[in-house]
Amino acid sequence: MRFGADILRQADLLAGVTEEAGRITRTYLTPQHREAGELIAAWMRDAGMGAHFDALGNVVGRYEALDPRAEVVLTGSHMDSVVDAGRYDGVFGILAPIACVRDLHGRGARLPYTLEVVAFGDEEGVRFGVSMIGSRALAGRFDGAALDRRDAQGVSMREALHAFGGDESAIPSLARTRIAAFVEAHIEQGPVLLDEGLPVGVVTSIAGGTRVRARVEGVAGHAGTVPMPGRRDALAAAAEMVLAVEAHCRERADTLVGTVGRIAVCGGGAINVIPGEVEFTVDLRSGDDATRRAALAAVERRCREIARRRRVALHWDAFFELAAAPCDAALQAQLAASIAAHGIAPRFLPSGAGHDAMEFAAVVPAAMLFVRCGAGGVSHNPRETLAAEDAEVATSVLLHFLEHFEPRQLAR
Ligand code: HGY
Ligand code: MN
Ligand code: MN
Repeated sequence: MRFGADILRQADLLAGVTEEAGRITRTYLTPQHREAGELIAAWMRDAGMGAHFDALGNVVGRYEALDPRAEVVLTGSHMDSVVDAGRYDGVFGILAPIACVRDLHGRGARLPYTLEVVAFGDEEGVRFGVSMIGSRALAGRFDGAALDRRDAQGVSMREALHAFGGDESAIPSLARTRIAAFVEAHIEQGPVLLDEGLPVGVVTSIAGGTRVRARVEGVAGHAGTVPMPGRRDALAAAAEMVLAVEAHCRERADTLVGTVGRIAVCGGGAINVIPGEVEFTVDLRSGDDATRRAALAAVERRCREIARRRRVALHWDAFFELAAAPCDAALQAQLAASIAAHGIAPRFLPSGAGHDAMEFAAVVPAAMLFVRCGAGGVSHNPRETLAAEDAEVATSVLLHFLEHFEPRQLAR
């Protein structure tokens, strides 16, 4: 095995870099971000690349072409995680290309283009709510307002970036809008490849998403003295809204998914107090943007109807949106050819999960290679698994793609 066992061993080492003992949580601009980035940079250098942290805390490795004027191809994925995460989400798409470069370098082989491998500092958006921070900046689409967002401790992204050693003024210079392509390897985070007995697949498109912060304001009261009919219970109202989000998406399950990932009684609540104020989040996704936007409006209407009937106030803030992203057809075909060269039938499939590639798809040809994950395809869950044999095949396919990639074959 040339790649798979080493990749899993490195993923295990990164899994040990966490903010929470006993589970994997690694968020943006934290000491764990720095520690993981240093590990990754060391592996990049050991593989024969130059490597550095950029102004936003992304780790960038470069494997130079012989011709300094050669085109640049970007690959990579994210080094941050969700809370209580699995160990391969994002990480596989960093370690696999590093393994490819190590193999090339070991053979003294160079590519006809310069390859940049990027470990993005934030794709999940756990700490500051907005996601895709690194890939947005490299795609030339960074929104400066993100720097004003604050984490649960009230620290702004601007303050955290400064403390991390980042450089706000250099963010515009990170844009890579003249690259030939962006290609990302990632675990599927679903059951399709597993169910069909395939180790790899080619992504056709990446679902778009909207993130909402909702706040319900009712009237706090004594749990023992307020008669049931007169209550304006914020948590009971929010609970009905959560079920309304689920119902709306279940009724359209073929084109839509909706999740309330967080709900909390403001101030913590107490067993003998009728909740007066509740906050919850909504994550709404679809492969089709018009469908998603229509659903967003419909779900908001259903929640406002519930608020009216229960005489509570609803504040609804759709604060973040990612457009659905098609993957470049020529890149898909080249990935499929590399899969077929391994004697595997190419399987094309959409991604319900968001990825850094979707930021690049708006400005350059972008594509993704999926690798099968086990345990029913579970992800955003510590039970996430990846077999060394599948990591091996996927990395070999990626290397074949990189060695046969012809930038000029892309329509631009
Ligand atoms: O939420 C997502 O789809 C990705 O994991 N950020
Ligand atoms: Mn994820
Ligand atoms: Mn991911």
